[in-house]
Amino acid sequence: MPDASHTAPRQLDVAIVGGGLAGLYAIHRLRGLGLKVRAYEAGSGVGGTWFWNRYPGARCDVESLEYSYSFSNELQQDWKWPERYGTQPEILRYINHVADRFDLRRDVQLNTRIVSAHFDGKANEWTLRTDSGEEIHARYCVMAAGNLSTPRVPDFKGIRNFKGKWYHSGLWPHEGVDFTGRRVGVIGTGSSGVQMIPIIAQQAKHLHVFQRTANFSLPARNGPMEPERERRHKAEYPARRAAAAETPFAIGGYAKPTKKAIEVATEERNKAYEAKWQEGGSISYLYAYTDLLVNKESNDTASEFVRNKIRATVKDPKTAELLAPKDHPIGTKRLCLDTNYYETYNRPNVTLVDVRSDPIAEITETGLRTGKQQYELDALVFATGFDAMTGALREIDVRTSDGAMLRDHWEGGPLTYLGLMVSGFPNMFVVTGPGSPGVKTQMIASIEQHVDWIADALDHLGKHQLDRIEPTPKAEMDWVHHVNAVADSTLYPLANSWYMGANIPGKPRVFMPYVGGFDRYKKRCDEVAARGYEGFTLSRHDVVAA
Ligand code: N01
Repeated sequence: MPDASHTAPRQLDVAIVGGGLAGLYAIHRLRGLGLKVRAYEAGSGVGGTWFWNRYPGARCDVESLEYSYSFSNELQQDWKWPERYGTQPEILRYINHVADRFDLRRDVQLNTRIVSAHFDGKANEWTLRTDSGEEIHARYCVMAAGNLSTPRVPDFKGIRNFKGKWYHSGLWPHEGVDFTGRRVGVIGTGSSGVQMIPIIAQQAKHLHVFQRTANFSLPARNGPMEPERERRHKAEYPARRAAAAETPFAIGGYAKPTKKAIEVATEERNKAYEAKWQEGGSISYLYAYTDLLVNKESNDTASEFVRNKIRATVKDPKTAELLAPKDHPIGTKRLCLDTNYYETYNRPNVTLVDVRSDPIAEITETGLRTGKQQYELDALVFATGFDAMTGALREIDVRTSDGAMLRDHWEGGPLTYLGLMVSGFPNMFVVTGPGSPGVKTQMIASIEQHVDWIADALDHLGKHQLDRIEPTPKAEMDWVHHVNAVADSTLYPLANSWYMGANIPGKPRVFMPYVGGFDRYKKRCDEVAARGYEGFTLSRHDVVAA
């Protein structure tokens, strides 16, 4: 790591934290305003999530024709996605292509972790420090550090004693891992676990899956891209993107539901679920009826349909029952998409272990011990998730000369206005953070919408000879109440999910994403801007300080 402590501080208009999909688009968009920008990326390459999550089977669960940038029609016409859903290597290739095509790399500093960001109110300037001691000064700061970028290995007793190799899904070795002939344990059955388990099972001598909570998963029905489908989609791309922006998930192509599930006869309903099951795709399934995420009785019908599919697939009835989720309504945790997940439990070399009834007691030198049994393992895989949504920002020491610290401000749960800014922390923007619908949508659509809004705000400031923007505490509080009220009108709070911070012991239990829908959110952001940035204080720092 270079020692930068003796070099002169770099002076920027905008410092960007993160070189993933959000950071790269921010470079492109803000450069277009003539601003001097630079992104700081901890990894040795661009790509963020898609740089780090290289576990076997890693793939996006949103279709590739949707999960891609829309800002350049030439780009979306030129790029060829080989499959219905992009694999991790393919998406990373795409991101690298974008970085080259738009000449973004010259403003990305790799292998650089931002450790602190301090705002000096008098100078109206952020000072960021890197892990090598470099200092960066910038008027504005854009936090594009990701929502699922702080991998979490639970604090199991004895983990240091394990003589085998262990891995986390979000920190996978670049050279890959060959599990052939090995006794492997996977802990965790979220989206990452569900994707890797079928692949690891094909290699391992024996695979033990340690499941604490069963998760709903639907078949992805992946396959090669159909040329006719691609041709049609590309011919209609701009209109399709516009239509997607009018939906809650920012994903187009699905007929808007018109009926409530409870209003429909059982036979008709099951026919509809079966059609969605055959079609593949999680959003499609949850979009079958209008009320699946707000009415428990309706949701029960969709949940039971999938439980019955699991029972029909998994041959051992006891294993099937353990795999059939009963503690949360379908869709209230991230609904997984898989290829042969449930089928994998019919393999003779795969054993499901219920660590809800018999929790993991410790990791031993030779494996893992629950309260009742020792499991001998050569390798352990943690598919145990992330300190989601707030983890990346809480790792950075963010504070102001007024004595405000972001960690304190967020002690009881994250507070933001529109998920975009935090009161008391001027000129610091967050991309797809808590209070934004980002993680509940096609993420790239949210990234583009947020960054465009930020760019417009900076343009507005510049044109009006202003240089400071921050939300009022009232606007922030009102937004947080609104985010909670919307969540409380849905079934989401019924699940112990990372949306609630429930996977991190001691983390405040607050529902973090905005689940009112991308369409409503975008409209609100546009209205706020059109009304002269309602809820924000815009000023000139020399006037404020006088
Ligand atoms: O993490 P998770 P993930 N003992 O938090 C278990 C996105 N993503 O990496 O539910 C035993 O969902 C935990 O159990 P429980 C997507 O948004 C997308 O899988 O807390 N088990 C759970 O089963 C996703 O939602 C894609 O009881 C423990 C698992 O570990 C998000 O990333 C692919 C435990 C963690 O599941 C995170 O997914 C992958 C313990 N102490 C990820 N601690 C696609 O696009 C945790 N667990 C397809």
